[in-house]
Amino acid sequence: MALEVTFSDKTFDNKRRKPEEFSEIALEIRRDIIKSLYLAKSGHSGGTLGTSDIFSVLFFGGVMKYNPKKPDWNERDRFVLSAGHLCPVLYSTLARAGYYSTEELYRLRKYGSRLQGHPGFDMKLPGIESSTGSLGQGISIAVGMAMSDKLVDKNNRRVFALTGDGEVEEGVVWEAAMAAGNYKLDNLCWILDNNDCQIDGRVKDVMSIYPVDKKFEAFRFDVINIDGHNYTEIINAFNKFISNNESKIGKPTVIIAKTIMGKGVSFMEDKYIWHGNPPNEEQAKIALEELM
Ligand SMILES: Cc1ncc(C[n+]2csc(CCOP(=O)(O)OP(=O)(O)O)c2C)c(N)n1
Repeated sequence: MALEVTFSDKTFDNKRRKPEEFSEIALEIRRDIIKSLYLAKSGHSGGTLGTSDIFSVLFFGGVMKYNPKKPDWNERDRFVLSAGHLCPVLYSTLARAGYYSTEELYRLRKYGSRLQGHPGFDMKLPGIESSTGSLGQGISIAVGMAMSDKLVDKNNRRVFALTGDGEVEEGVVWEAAMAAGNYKLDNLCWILDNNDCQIDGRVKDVMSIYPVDKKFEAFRFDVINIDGHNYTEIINAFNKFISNNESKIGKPTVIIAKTIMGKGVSFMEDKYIWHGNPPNEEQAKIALEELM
């Protein structure tokens, strides 16, 4: 039987939750990812599924300040998806937060859609703070935002940004890290999706970034290592960043989240060939059954 795709119109609010309450949200996001990629017949399955738990806590756990009804609210925190190819997880998250209808998820990567294969600021999709996709650029933009917030505007905004681990092989990333440490950007929370997979192999084999925690320490970051699928650890890490920011620790925070590419779909887990492939019909059916 052909696979019929529908998206529920369920939304979630942004509030402090018990760890076990995030699994329902993350499952909804993972299902959205499989469905929208299957419909698009292209896109990145692996890293999007792997970061769904982090997105669930960041947007629905009372961590970030935002208002989906007023996306340009001046006091909002900002989120920059430096690993722009992971946008299906962000598109689902923003829809589930109420920025726009989940109907838009049918149109991922379609001509004229606001949900392009990488986030485009010019698509005017509410919740998107910057165009990203050229690896290394998004984190540089996020550091610039944090600098202007802390040093020029002197406001209380926090800036969150997520990079991949293959992404940090880009040289420009380390100039951004150096600036963040130098300017004591304690309003910056850098999330590193550490799945040890990139487009064409294991990060440790293609160009090792390790010991990546020591590198961030050398760049004067407060380094937090977590299991990126353990909700308690994710919550505690964001709480630590918020307390670093409130106590003006004078250091940026990096959360190094050990994740599994393709998490939740057995045949995709920890396989880098799923970095940039969508599921076909048969694979989507199996994946959706596993994500019940
Ligand atoms: C500057 C630049 N070079 C190359 C690419 C193509 N590209 C997109 S994602 C990717 C691999 C990134 O690996 P990682 O950050 O680990 O992401 P993951 O595989 O975990 O999704 C590459 C090479 C790009 N988008 N930008």
